[in-house]
Amino acid sequence: MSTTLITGGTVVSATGRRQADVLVDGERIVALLEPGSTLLGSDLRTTVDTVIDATGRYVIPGGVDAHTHMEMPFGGTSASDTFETGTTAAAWGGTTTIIDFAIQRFGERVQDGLATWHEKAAGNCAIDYGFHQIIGGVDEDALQAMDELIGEGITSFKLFMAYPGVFYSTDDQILRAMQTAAGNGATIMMHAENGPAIDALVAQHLARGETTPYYHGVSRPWQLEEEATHRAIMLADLTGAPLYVVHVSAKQAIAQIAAARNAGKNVFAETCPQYLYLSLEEQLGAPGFEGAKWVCSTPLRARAEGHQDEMWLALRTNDAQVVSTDHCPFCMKDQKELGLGNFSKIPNGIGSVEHRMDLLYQGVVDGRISLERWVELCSTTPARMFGLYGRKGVIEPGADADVVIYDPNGHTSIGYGKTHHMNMDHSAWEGFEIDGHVDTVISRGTLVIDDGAFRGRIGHGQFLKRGLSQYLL
Ligand code: DUC
Ligand code: ZN
Ligand code: ZN
Repeated sequence: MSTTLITGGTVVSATGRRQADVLVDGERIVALLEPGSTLLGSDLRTTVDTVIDATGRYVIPGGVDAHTHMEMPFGGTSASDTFETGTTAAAWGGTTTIIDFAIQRFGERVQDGLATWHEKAAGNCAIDYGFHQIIGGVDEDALQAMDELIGEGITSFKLFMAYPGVFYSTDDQILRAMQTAAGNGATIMMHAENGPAIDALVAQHLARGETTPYYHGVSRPWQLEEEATHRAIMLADLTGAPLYVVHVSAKQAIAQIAAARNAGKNVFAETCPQYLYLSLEEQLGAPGFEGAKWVCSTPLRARAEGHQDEMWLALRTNDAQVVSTDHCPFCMKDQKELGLGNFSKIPNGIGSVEHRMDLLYQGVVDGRISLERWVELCSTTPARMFGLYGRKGVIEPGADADVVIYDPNGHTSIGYGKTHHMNMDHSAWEGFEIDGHVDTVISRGTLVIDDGAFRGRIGHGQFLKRGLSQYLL
């Protein structure tokens, strides 16, 4: 087993920062030491196998992206990142763990859906990975499977109030799945948009000849996110299930979550970089078919209504607790283009897995969140929320040596063909400039990114059996 000493850096956690050297032995962190510590009289730097000088840089726990969709079949095509390309891109951006969504389709056994995801991922990942389970058909068998999967390390289940005929669950199905979660300690993750009402609006826009990507956003108004969020909160409250609302984009939805939390309910919110930076007017409303790049659900919201600023504020005040990407990339060619002349046929999704740590760090530079909050939102809380804390999300003796060395004096220009390793023919983040840089990424003690090169190995990434959320009441 080889030893590594990361010297001279500022170790940042969710609760503070300090100058410390980090000693790694094999796959684990074994000590945080006063800078320049000695062991039995010898300078540690002379006794370890590798010394990494992190002077002037931040040493942070590797990012945990709790919401990705590698190779996800959607809208007649499949998300363009495989587990190989997607986890490699994640590593480039300082993310060392992803939690992807295994899918049970209507009529399929939950266990078969999960087995398919294990087959896709096993041996193909550059970093560690876990799974949530999408339940696309709540019935007796599926409810029983929810109990079984807990023991297999799948401790969170996603339901959809949107996409009728695809992933959609009715309120009675949601209620029953929540009752099961309340019984077995699982977390219910909710895509909260009123799908049937959206479908009616979509048909009306198309009938009027309003077919461009802009109308994707217009047909999914904030009222239908707020309504579904409120309904999900009430159903969760009734059943006692913990509720984690994914990809919150509307300020009114976050207000519902804040009110629920203030009333003591066990409700959590995730948002994504696209809802912090991008908008209905600027991106979805781009000329011609360009807006297709930013078709995702929930949709980008109107900047004129102030959603983006409210989401930043929610991150600061802990009304929202996690930033994930909802990474679901599609190329323009042959994929997004399926919706030329009909926005409802554009596969939904944006690719961001490579840029989350940078985009959120820019929030530190811009005075939106603190350095510690950056680590908390992107690494520590997702680890705690989804049963990985201790191994992931923290730099402490005993934790996996998933470490990122981040240079606050570096610079990252984001764009297709520049810093982009995702399997996409465009970037949703073209032209974004970040006042910081991911220099070095270590996964379970193994160097993955260093000195501008990928030094990892496909197949290094292991499946993570997750425990229950630390936020259970
Ligand atoms: N939203 C997306 O944008 N893509 C995949 C599924 C989802 O809910
Ligand atoms: Zn969703
Ligand atoms: Zn998603």
